[in-house]
Formats: sequence, C-alpha cells, structure tokens
Amino acid sequence: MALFPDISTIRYEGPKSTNPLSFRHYNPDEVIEGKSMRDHFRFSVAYWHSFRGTGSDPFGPGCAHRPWEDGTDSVEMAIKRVRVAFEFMEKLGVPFYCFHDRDVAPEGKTLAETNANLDRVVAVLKEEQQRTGIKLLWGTANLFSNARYMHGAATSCNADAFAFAAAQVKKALEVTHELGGVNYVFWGGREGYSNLWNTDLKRELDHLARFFHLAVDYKKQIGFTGQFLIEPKPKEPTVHQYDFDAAACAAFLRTYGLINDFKLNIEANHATLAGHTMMHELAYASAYGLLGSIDANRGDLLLGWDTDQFPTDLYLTTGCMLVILGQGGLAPGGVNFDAKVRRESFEPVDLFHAHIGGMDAFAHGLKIAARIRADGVLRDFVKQRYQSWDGGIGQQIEQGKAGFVELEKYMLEKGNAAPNVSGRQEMLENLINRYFG
Ligand code: XUL
Ligand code: CO
Repeated sequence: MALFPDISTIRYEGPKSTNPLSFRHYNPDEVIEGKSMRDHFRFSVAYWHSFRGTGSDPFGPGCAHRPWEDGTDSVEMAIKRVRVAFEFMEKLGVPFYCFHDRDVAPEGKTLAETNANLDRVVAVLKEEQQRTGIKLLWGTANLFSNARYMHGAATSCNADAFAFAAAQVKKALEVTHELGGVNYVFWGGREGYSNLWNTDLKRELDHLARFFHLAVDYKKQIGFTGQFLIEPKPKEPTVHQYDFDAAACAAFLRTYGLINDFKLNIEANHATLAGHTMMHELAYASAYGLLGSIDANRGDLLLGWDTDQFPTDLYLTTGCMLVILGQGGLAPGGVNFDAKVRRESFEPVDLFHAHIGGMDAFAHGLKIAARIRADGVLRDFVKQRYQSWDGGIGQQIEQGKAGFVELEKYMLEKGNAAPNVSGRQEMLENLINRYFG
C-alpha cells in the first residue's frame, strides 16, 4: 500500500542540499562524541498529532487533507491508519513512535468493548513494528478527553473516575509492555483545578500519589521494565496543573516516596507556559537525575498557549543538546515530536517537511553543542567563575566543615568579602554566536 506515493525515503544529502525532502544535518550513522546521531536522538513521531490531528482549533473544524481517512472512527479505519503511519515513519527514517490508547483505537460503549478494540489494533501495531523495526518509545493513556474525566482522573472528586482511569492505565501498561515499549508517560491533562473554591487540594494530591503507587505496583506485577515518566505542564486545560514544572514534580515525587520510580518527560512548550526556558527545565531535571526524555516542540510567544509547533530554532536545540550531552544522553528516553503542523499546512507532504525540519534542527544543534563542548571555553569559564569554592573557605563550606560561628570568625578577621568578578554575559553570548557561524 503506497499512501505517500510521491515521496521516497528521506535521505541525508548534506548542508548544501536544496532538496526540501532531504536531511541537511540529520545523518543517522554520523558519529558525534562517540555515538551515532540515531542513538543520540532516538527520534519519535507522536501518533496523536500526525495521525489524529485534523487541524481543528477553537475557531473552526478540521481542514487537513488526509486521503486515507474514510470519515469513520471504526476499528477498520484505525487499522488502515496504522499502515499509513508506519509507511510515513519508514520513509522518514524515525526509529520510534508514541501513542495514547485512544489515538490508536476507538473507545467502545463499555470498558470491555474498548479494550477489545485496542487489542485488535495492537495486533496490527505489533505486526508493523516487526515488519519495519520501528519501536515504541512510550505508550500512555488518554485520561482527559472523555467527559468522565471532566473533574480529572486520579484527582477527580468522583471515585469512579479514579477507578476507570486505573483500569485504563492497567490496560495501557499491558499493551505498552506487549509492544516492547521502553517508557510509559503520565501527563496529567486534567489533574489540577479550575478554582480552589470547589477543590480539596491536599486530598487530590494524595490521590494522585496513590494512583502513581498503584501504577508502580502493577508495573512490577507484570514485569514491565520500561521507564515511568511524568510530563510536567503548568496549565491548559486546567488553570493549575499539579505537575506544574520539573521542580514541582521533583518535590511531589520526593514527598510521596516515588522519586526512584519516575523520571520526567520535559516538553519545550510546557516549559515556556510555566515561565521557564526549555533549557532551564532540562537543567533542573538533569541536576536531580530526573531527565528521562523530551517532547520536542516550541510555542509562540505572541500567542501564549500550547501551540505545539515543530522546533526549528537552533538556539533552542543547541541548548537542549548541551544539557543532554552533559548528562550522557537520554536513553531509554528519546526526542519525541509532540508537535503538529499548522492548520494551513494541510497536505500530507507537510507532515514530512515538519519532521524533517525538527530532526535537522536537532542534528544541527547537536553539532553546535558538540563544538562548544570540544572547545571547552564555556566550560572553563564556568569552572573559573566558581573557583572560590575549590579551596579555602568555599571548600570548607561545601565539605560541611564551616558553620555560622566559623564563617563569622572568618569574616571578622577578613573584614569584607573578596571583590566580585564580571559574569561577562555579553561576551559569552557573543562567544556562543561564533559557533553558529
Ligand atoms: C499535552 C501533551 C500530551 C502528552 C501526552 O500538552 O503534551 O500530548 O505529551 O499525553
Ligand atoms: Co507532550
């Protein structure tokens, strides 16, 4: 079945290529810092955006041209769509994909019917995975679309919503396990609140933690060894989401004894919605050993909502790759394009242009980040900036050998603190620009 008949496999043609359907930087076998690009990124296609997205927005219905769709939400259509998705991913040359349970198979009238629908489609996903060698980066459960989750899932005031969500995640875990998924994601779409007048915040947080503990228990029960990931987002659709950012997630996981069972899946557009840069979120998560995977995209500062655009900004991708290289990689995580084509980019070929651009921006960013690291100028500057901690009083503080009494004595003798040295921000910004030349 050739659903993208005019498009052949996308190849690396080098930076001088003017062929828009080629990679100019992503060269999967090219080795950088001892690892192939394929293994650095572990690129993944998000099933929901590229194969369920219609281009609808709050102001108008879908207008995407998807010639393979027959207009039904049937299991037959779901199966046909799997073939299309795998043909797309094969031609693009991505090694991974991700899905929500409800992206791949339609919901039935009862849980049993829904699970049977999912099983039928999963059998085809498995077949296509075996045929192409494309693997599942992560599975997840959609706990936000159905009306039963209007108040949340694990944090709902309705205990039955919690129970249904548990059953749904149980099945999604089994399916992810069966498909050899290497991670499992929890994004708390409606796990938050719209106002505090009707909300028992502490009770909801306790329930969310209970839900995660039950998931950890079940993961062990079925022998699923994939990495659990929480995906922070501060808001949208809720006014406040409990998994607000990396810091809130770290505090939550530690408070509830879950810190060793989860890492984080950091998304660029969620970072900016939280008032952070992506690099901040990555650096924060990485500092605590919690950076597990990333959802690659970007927002639009002029719009301010979760626009999920494909990333093309080299400063963004270079920043990401500096942190990722700094921690020695993402595996078993990867770089998942949680991104959608714009409504006006309605043709199937736009799916290729979008992913090619994102993959190339990351590959280009990787090359720049590796150059910055090889040069060592930035690293040396930072090391030098903190040199007062490498000996003397700084070292004594770090080693726990100086308390307030000793520090007062030290300062009384010295009279005043040593003068400060410039942070050289502009010089360093100029330095970074040199690597982009
Ligand atoms: C929503 C979002 C989700 C998660 C998976 O903002 O990012 O698609 O990545 O549920
Ligand atoms: Co996401």
